[in-house]
Amino acid sequence: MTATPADAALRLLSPAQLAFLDRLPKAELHAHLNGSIPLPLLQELAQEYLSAPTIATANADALSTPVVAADVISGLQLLKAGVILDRIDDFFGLFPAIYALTSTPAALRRATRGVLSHFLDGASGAVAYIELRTTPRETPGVMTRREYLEAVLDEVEARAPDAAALIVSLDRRMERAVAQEVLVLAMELRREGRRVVGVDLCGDPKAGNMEDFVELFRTARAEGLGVTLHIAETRENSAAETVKLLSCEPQRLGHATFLDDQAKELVLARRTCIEICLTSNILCKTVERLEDHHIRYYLERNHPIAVCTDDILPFRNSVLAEYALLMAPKPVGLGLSESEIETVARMGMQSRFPNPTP
Ligand code: 6MZ
Repeated sequence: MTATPADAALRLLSPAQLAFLDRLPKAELHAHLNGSIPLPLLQELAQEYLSAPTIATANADALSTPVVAADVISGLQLLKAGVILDRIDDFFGLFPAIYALTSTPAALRRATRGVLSHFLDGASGAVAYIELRTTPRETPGVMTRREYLEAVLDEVEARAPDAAALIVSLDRRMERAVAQEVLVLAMELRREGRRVVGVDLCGDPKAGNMEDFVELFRTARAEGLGVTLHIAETRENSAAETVKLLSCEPQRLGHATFLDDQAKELVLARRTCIEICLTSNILCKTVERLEDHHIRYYLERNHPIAVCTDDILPFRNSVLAEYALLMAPKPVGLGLSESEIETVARMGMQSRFPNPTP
């Protein structure tokens, strides 16, 4: 398996430096549930699925391409061997095989528990707080979107309120009616006192008409939900689309790799937090080298950022490894000092969405 940039950074740090990173109170604010299932747990779920594959192959949700057992086996082999992507476009094809394994409330609960445990209970590198995000899918006859969210929320709420919360994702591929249904669910669950702190726009950056989504995110803001949007993730995302998305006044932005000068000015003026996913951007080849990463622009301006993992399953990273990239000497890492890294960790903690159930 090829080493990732984060592996190389981890290897360059002394035990004292690793202990320093471990001790820092860190927040994980950008982790997709189905992209963050630890591989051993995914293998267990696959074994169970393969012994009774009927339910997931019947999944007719618009987001899930029907999969057969062979797709799950080859998807798993790919993840085990270490995914190598030529382009970000190849990334989204990984998910149907994973989705097949989390198409029942029971499997989803186990996946959520495993993900939370990975981030919060790890022997080293545990975070102080996680906002997990996920896109609710329905499995006809088995699980509604509401049941999907309730299953995930039950596990999130089994944790202390200051340890875990949920962000509900709207996928760019969703039809408007489905996106609206998901937003209404997020608002209803929050009003019912469930721990939903925000909504997100995610999915293939080339898909969807953002005209359909902006109104929904404005409504979410008016409702008091946090809003974070994957924005300008690829060079192909137009400046007009970015302007449209920024008009919803999101409090945070995912990736924001290709903001033009005008968009950057707005983001700086509003102090909009940028969720930075270094390994993800490098493996998806939206950023060529760490030294070219836009994190440097925001660091130079002391602008709020949150260092996050995105999807630990395909990217084989961890929060500790992302912080190792900040600390390792150049060119493997960014060579930041301990006090600079403390500032970054603090910015992440300060960029959490307010919790409705303290
Ligand atoms: C955009 C991403 C993503 O929601 O099923 N997702 N969307 N850019 C990214 N960066 C590379 N990484 C993950 O988690 C999986 C879903 O999250 C989105 C994709 O829509 C993916 O299908 P959930 O829990």
